[in-house]
Amino acid sequence: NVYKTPEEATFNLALYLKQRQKLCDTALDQAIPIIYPEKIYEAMRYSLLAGGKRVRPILCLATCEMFGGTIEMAMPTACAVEMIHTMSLIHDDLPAMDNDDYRRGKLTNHKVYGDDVAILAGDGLLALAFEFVATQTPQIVDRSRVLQVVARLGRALGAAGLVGGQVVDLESEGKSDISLETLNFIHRHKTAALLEACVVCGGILAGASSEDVQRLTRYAQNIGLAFQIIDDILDVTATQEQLGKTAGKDQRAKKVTYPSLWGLEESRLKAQELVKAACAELEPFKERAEPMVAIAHFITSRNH
Ligand code: GRG
Repeated sequence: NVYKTPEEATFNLALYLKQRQKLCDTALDQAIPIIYPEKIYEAMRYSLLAGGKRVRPILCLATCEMFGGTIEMAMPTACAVEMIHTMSLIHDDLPAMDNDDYRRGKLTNHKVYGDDVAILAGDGLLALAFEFVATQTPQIVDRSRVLQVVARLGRALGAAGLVGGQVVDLESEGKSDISLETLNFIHRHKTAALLEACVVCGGILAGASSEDVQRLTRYAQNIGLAFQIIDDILDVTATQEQLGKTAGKDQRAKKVTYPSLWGLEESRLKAQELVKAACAELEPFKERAEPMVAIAHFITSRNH
């Protein structure tokens, strides 16, 4: 029975995540040596190695293993999804977009290197992501699978994915009458699309069937929305804490979020329902799905 609550699980998720984070950090570190012109490689490394949770690469590795593949087969793709994620954060933080000063507990890329180099660091990471998948995936993986991975990644981050979600998000800024449909569109594209690519690509590399790929897609769409709902909840609770400290100096722009539509309690329930639906998709994979089930639960139980 894979439907264990986090308390019942014998699987040690904290240890699993720590080990995989380390593997991913090492691979990412080796992916970008500093050569001439040093500045651009330093800027790329600054954000890539700034210590994210590595949820996306870990999901990619876990899915590949669930279908009998190895970590080595999926590591170049796992690195690529983290490079793509990081570049989207660098560009999202720019003054022309969200204009943020801090990310992953450090100054944002453009605050350290300037807008010009930050744009190029994002571009460099994006290009390297594709080069890395194409050149570093071990030869034992059928080339037609590598080609499918490249296509999936391209789709997930282009106008049909991240870029499309970001455009609708920018259009929605400052509006208080955003519908649930629009909010779902934004997060299906900004957050769920890349998570979907992570698990689908992990599956494809290990030879998952198209029926399995559809299950993975539904798993990722559900955890993607749950992830965003929890993000919104954490934003509210962190802001409330902050408000307590700074006696009401709330500088955050007003925007429509899940808690603003549903309230905190209802949002928590919806996130739990989505995680349950995600895990139900993994039922046919029995105990092999244990890490993926635990990761789905982690998404709703995390506190940062
Ligand atoms: C992809 C070509 C291209 C352009 C980018 C800027 C942009 C277009 C899209 C925005 C994407 C964006 C900022 C989505 C938000 C995703 C999200 C939920 C980020 C937080 O992820 P975590 O919590 O962060 O996994 P860490 O730091 O742990 O990795």
